[in-house]
Amino acid sequence: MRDRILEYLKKTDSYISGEELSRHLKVSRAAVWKHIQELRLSGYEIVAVPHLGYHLTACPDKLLPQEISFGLETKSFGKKIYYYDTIGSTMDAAMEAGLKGALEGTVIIAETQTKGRGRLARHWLSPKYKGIYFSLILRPKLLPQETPRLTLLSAVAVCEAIKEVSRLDVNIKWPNDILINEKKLGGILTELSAETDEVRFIVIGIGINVNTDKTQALPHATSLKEENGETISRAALVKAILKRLEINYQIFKKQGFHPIIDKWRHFSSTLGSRIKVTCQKEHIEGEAIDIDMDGGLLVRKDSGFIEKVMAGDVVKLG
Ligand code: BT5
Repeated sequence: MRDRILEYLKKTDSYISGEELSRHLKVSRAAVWKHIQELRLSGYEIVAVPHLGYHLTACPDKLLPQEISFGLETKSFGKKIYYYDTIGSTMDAAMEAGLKGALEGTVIIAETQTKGRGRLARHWLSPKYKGIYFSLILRPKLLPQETPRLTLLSAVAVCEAIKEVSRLDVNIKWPNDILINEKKLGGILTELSAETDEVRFIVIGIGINVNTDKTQALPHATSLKEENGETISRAALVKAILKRLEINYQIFKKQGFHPIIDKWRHFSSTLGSRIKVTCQKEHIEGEAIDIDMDGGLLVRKDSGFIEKVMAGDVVKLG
């Protein structure tokens, strides 16, 4: 009911009376008043004027499910959202939800994480109300070794969404870094629950610095606000990401990985460069020439031998 009242308030440019709301929603005026009070408590600024009614003047800068759902152009992604003010990691909550049978497209989102993580259990800094930290559950028919494709697909979706919302020039550093001007804006973490030869479900974790202020802790990081000097609506960006994720996921399911690779190449800051990849304790140096159908990076070494790398950290040389 609260969401429906909010919807009416958002749709109305001026005032809407308590009587009109109670008539449309078939509840008493007292019930409308109670929901208005609750909305105010969660940060909505609603003016109430006798004889005129209610007018929404400001929405909270929070990633509340109703803020993401409003105007969300997807069929299934983000239709179920679990929201946390503070959480350990959205990945753990998503894993738990996945094991309990959560549907494909379910989102777990938080305003901050106390144990946000990157690959190899590295820490992911998640300042409150500044960034986007969410995990999405997918249930594709894939072999476990094919899941890196979804990391690449998600990176493409994030870049497309950032371009749509901010017009900033954004790139992907293989496999999971989102960069602007060679600085890290965000990252993607893919985890899975699988049998030996079958994926049960996949969790895509996405972290993006949106309105994050510069921090000494991460000299090589940046945020959208830092790059274009403006505060960006985090909810609008989450909606754009979910939309692009769903579009690319449908393309992938219907047409395979080729169209995604083509898009990925367009955003890549890695291909064509001389690089060093560190994978566990091994280093491979050479030219990054392409990615293959598994999402692996193909590196041409000085000997001319082409090596395929499935995971690692890339540094550009020269
Ligand atoms: C990543 O790992 O880049 C994947 C990050 C995924 C985070 C999301 S947030 C929602 C979901 N829930 C989680 O718990 N995680 C996911 P990796 O490539 O391993 O990079 C990790 C490294 O990035 C760290 O060692 C730091 O150097 C750096 N880093 C940490 N926090 C950062 C931040 N906020 N912005 C930029 N760089 C950061």
